[in-house]
Order: sequence, then structure tokens, then C-alpha cells
Amino acid sequence: MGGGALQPSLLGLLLLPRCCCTAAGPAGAVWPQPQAQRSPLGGGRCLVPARRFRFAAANGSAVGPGCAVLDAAFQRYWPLLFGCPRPTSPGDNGDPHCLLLIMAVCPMSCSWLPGVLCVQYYINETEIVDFPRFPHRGLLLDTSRHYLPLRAILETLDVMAYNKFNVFHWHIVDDPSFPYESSTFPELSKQGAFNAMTHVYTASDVRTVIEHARLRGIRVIPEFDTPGHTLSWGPGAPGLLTPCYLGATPSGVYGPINPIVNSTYQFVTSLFQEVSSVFPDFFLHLGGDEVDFTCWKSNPEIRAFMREMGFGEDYKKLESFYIQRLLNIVSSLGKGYIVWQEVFDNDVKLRPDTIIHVWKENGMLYLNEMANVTRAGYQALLSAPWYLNRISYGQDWIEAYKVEPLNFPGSPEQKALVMGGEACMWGEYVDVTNLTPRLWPRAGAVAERLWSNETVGNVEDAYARLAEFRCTLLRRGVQAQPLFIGYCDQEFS
Ligand code: CP6
Repeated sequence: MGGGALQPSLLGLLLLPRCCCTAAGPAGAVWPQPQAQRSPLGGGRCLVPARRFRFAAANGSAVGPGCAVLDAAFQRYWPLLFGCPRPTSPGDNGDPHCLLLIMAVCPMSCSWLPGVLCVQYYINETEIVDFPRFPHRGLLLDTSRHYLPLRAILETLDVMAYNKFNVFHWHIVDDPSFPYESSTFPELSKQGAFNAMTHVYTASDVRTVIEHARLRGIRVIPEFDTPGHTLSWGPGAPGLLTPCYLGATPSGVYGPINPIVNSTYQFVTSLFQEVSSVFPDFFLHLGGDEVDFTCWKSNPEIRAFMREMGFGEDYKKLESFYIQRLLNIVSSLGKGYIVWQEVFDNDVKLRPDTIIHVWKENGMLYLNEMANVTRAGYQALLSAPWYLNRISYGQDWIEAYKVEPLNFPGSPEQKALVMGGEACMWGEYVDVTNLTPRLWPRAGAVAERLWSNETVGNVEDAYARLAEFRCTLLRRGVQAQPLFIGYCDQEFS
């Protein structure tokens, strides 16, 4: 079962009497690899009679019937296992053993779907004990460079759950477009979306995403990246961005958010007030990356402010001045925050529980950054080696798979501050046409690295399991790209 909130060890298989079990079948591939997997009775397998198959919580399970997340998962996984809708009347009266054998006859058990070739399914006799290595296993989607329709986001959440990802980092707005429909500032998307009618996420869309994610054990963390990466905010928020100058006159071009006027802080207070109540997760991602100082430097009022504040020529101090006020605003709204690494690099005063998101690759120097961040006592998230938007010829999933997030010099206390990481799918070259094959199964490499035990690292073994998992994705209707040469028993197009 997918989703971080669901511990597969809680689930027992009922109604599998001996009479349908036989000697060992082909070993099943599990992705990501569980912490422990064994076959106490020698690895036999049992025919699973679709009509009589039930999910149920085992005795002593921490959650049982009435747990919405578990019930919803049971509902979803029945058709995922059998490839056809669950019958409304299970027809399970009578002697269970005999009936089981009869029900296993294929055309009868799937007769509610005429015309569908039904396959017999076996379940390997397996006991799995499982838990995640890292608590934060995220995927970043960028809906500003290209708008992703709601449907594509929901389907991505489904596949995330299959991979046991548990955080959807929604990089929802950026320079190119502002698709988030704000109730406080409706002009932001009216003027900043690619199309204010069709390319926006309404309040109802956002609720749908959050609920779809919740039922799959996935948290939604939105990113409203400031003070840079905000060009699309300008048209809907007059006075927010810094006017850039050419000599003594405004050039008509705008730069980062203007950090020297009070109206800026009134604006961000109201916006983050709304965002804090729309998104229930404790954390917001506040960005803070890649602030370009050229425009600030060109603006005479900003230069005067720099002198007044004694910042000299150090525009990082101005950036810190803005970020610190923003962090205080967001703290006072009762939220925690994640920021990109520059905020740490620029010595901004941070709450001790701040999470620093390491994204700059610099060869393997990102490991030094992980060491520095955790030495300073902050929690860290790793993304630097996991840019899935970047592609190259060959099996590039292997590089992502081989990353060891704790492979930096540091104490056990430092290692304990690594919360996990995120695979990133930046959107410059990605829209709904190529999102799914670019993500899957490559993101699975990151998912397993963040879920499975650190001893799980054999690339040949991972290849075999990931290739089979990719076939499972195809059966589930996910257009996952091939790892390499080969075929799937069922290739759906
Ligand atoms: N957008 C934003 C981006 C990137 C970042 N922030 C980015 C930069 C370089 C690479 C990948 C992504 N496109 N807002 C950096 C976190 Cl290689």
C-alpha cells in the first residue's frame, strides 16, 4: 500500500484458506524495498479470488474500520489489484473454502465487466515489516512555468502514494505566472495567470488537492517564493515590486519585492494570513532563493535606504532585512517555515526549528552544505542531486539512486537533523504532455532512497524491482517511461 501514513505491516490478509495455496511462485518485486520481508512458511503462493478478497485491519491494528484514510485506501487498492471495478454484491455466503475455489474461476469472478480479459492473481506468502527511514519524502511540482491541470496533479499524488512519497511541495507561483486564485487579492491571478479563466487553481481546486493528498498520507506544502521569483505578482499588486532604474529614471522593468516600504509588509501579512488558513500543514515554504540584486542596486531610494541602515554595499543585508521581517510575520501566524539554502548562507536570523532546503549542486559540495546546516543545528532537506527535470541519455535514475543523504562529515546529532529530501520537477520544459513519463519511474529512485534502509543500494536488484514496478504503473494506467530495453506483459497505451 502506498502513502507514508499507511503502515503495510498493519494490514492482514483475510479469507485466504489453505486450499488455494501452492508452492512458491515467482518472487514479487516490491518498490520501495521494505525494511523486512520474509516468507515464514517457505514462500508459497495463494490464488486470490477477486470476489472474495477483502482488506481488513489486523487484530491489534492501531487503526481500523472508520479510519477514513485506511478505508479510502482499501477502496482504491481493490481495483488496482484486480484491474476491474469492485463488485457491489460480493456473494460470499456459503462454505468459504469451496466457494473460494469456485469463485476463482475467471469468467465468473469478473463477469461484471464483460469483454475484459481477466487474469488470475496470486499473492506471495510474505510477511512485511516496514517503516520509513526519513520522515520527509517530497516531490516538487512547478505550476508557474507551465500550468498543470488539476487532473495531472491528482494523478501525480496517486503515483506518489504508490512510491511512499509523503510531501507534495507545490511551487505554485513564480516569475512566469501566478495561477493561485487568492480570495484576498484576486487581481494577482486575474493579472498574473497565463489565463485567468482556465489556468488558475480555484479555492475549490486547492481543497481538492489537499484532500486527495490527505487520503493518501501526503502533506501539501505550498511555496510562495519571495522576494525574488515574483515578477508575475507585479501586475496584480501595484507598488509591491522594486522599480528598476536606468540612470536617473525608472526603466519600466521591475525587480524583486520592494523591501523598504511598509506597504510591502502589509501585503505579505495579508497574503500569508490567507495562505496559512487555506493550507493546513504546519509548514509553509517561503523560498528566498536566487535574489538578483541588480535592480535593487539601480534604484536610488533603495541605495539611500542602504546608507541609512548602514548596510554599505552588502545587498545580502537588505535581503536578510526583508526575510527576517517575513519570517516574523509567518511565525506570528503560527506556522513553521522551510527556506532555500541562501537564507541560511546569508546569515539570516532563523527560528531554531527552521528547515533549510539544500538545492545547489556544485558537484558534491551540497554535502558540505548539509554538514554546515546541521552543524549550525538546523534541520535539513536535500534536493541538490535530485533534479528530475534534468535529463540525459541513458539510465540517469542510477545517479539519483546512489545518493546517500547522510554521506557528509558530522556527528550523529547532525545526521539526525536530516529530515529527508525532495525530488524536483521544475517546469521550464515540462507541462502536462511530458510530466508523467519524465517523473516515473525515475522519481521512484529518490523515493526508495528516502524510504528504504540505508543498506538497500544494490543497483542490479533495484533495476529488476523498478522495471517490474514500472510495469505495474502501466497496468494502473500511468504512462511511466521505460528504464531500458525490455517489455511488460501488459503494455497499455
Ligand atoms: N526556480 C526557482 C527554479 C530554480 C530555483 N528556484 C532552479 C534553479 C536551478 C536549477 C533548478 C531549479 N527554476 N524558483 C532554485 C531553487 Cl538547476
